[in-house]
Amino acid sequence: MSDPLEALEATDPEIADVIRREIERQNTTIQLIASENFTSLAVMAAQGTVLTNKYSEGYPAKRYYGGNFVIDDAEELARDRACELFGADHANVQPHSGATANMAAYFALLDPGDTVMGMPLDQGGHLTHGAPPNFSAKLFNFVGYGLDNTTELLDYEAMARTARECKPKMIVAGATAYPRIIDFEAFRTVADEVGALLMVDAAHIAGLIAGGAHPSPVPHADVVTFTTHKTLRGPRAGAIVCREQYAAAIDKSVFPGLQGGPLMHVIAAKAVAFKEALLPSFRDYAAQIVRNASALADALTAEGFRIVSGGTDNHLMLVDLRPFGVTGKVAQEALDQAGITTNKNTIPNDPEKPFVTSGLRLGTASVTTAGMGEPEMVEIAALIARVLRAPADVAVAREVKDAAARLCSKFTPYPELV
Ligand code: DSN
Repeated sequence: MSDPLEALEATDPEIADVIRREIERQNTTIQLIASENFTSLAVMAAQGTVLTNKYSEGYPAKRYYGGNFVIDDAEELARDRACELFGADHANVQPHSGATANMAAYFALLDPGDTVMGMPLDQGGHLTHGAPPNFSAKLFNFVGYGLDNTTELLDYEAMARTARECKPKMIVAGATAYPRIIDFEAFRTVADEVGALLMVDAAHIAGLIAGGAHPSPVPHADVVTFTTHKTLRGPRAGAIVCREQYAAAIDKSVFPGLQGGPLMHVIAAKAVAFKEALLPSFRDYAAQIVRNASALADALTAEGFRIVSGGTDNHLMLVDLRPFGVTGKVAQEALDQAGITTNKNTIPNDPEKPFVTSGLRLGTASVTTAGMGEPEMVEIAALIARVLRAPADVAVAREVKDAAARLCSKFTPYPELV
């Protein structure tokens, strides 16, 4: 059989061109979006295979269609490796995304109308933690908890008080924009006190947990959901690990409760990513992500930015742009022009609307995969500051874009794909 990319060139040159241009973008500009990473070629190879052709509703050895005796091995490997990686009783590797993993966990353990506590988006949570436009708020009675206004750290005492008042059936811990260690043991203590289940959405920090760079929620939580494509560096998808007592309910909730045929090519790619994360080198990687985040936060502080909560313990930081007099929207666009990819993000008590914001969220998982270390973080902070001191200056954008490309030429994520 010919090379699949060559086949693509012949069949659809327009899409082949999009892929070529995106390879170029990822190889030549600096990626600082905290929820992104660069998967290995092995992960991508597993994903682009004939496994995409197979219908496999059900679970290994309990499928609805024939011909699954080969593909079952991929899902078994993925489940076993996920359990080993996280020290979990049970894994479901079929969720197509983090949002569907969360939905499956809610449907498995809650009834519509139940009270659930979660962190609102503006405090660093996720849409599926009770944001008004999301299914989670439409189907369940979400009550928010959040940060201490002064320290910008999670206010565990206020969270406990809210739990005593609202008596939730479930507490959801986890965030998309919280730069500090989350104390899962403290959440468990509160959950036990009020008789609630504890679900942890570990989407952002799954790779740090796997690599020993963040305490694990697994010993404390009833259910842990995560995505496989952020710090964990696998394919774009979700997964769930849980205690044995919830295994059947979780499995039933994912299929037939929520999804149809699993994406077996993606599940195979998850198995590859879990295998990679089980290697000793992944522990070094996770530790370096955190060191790089800390170095970037320090260097940005030295450039005059304010870092929310004064720093970071994980892979991400929230940068308060107000000292530079620019909004998140302006900053994101100016940095895009200068070859630095970021996302605007609200900061705690942000006076700006969510589509404008006063902040940027930056993460170091991708640049760490590319091989960058602390010296490069200092260089990147200087480039960001240079752009945001003159966000409308086209000449500055051009010079920084050249500097970013020079840096990336020493740390190219996909030299094989050039
Ligand atoms: N979009 C993800 C993030 O960037 O954190 C959350 O779903």
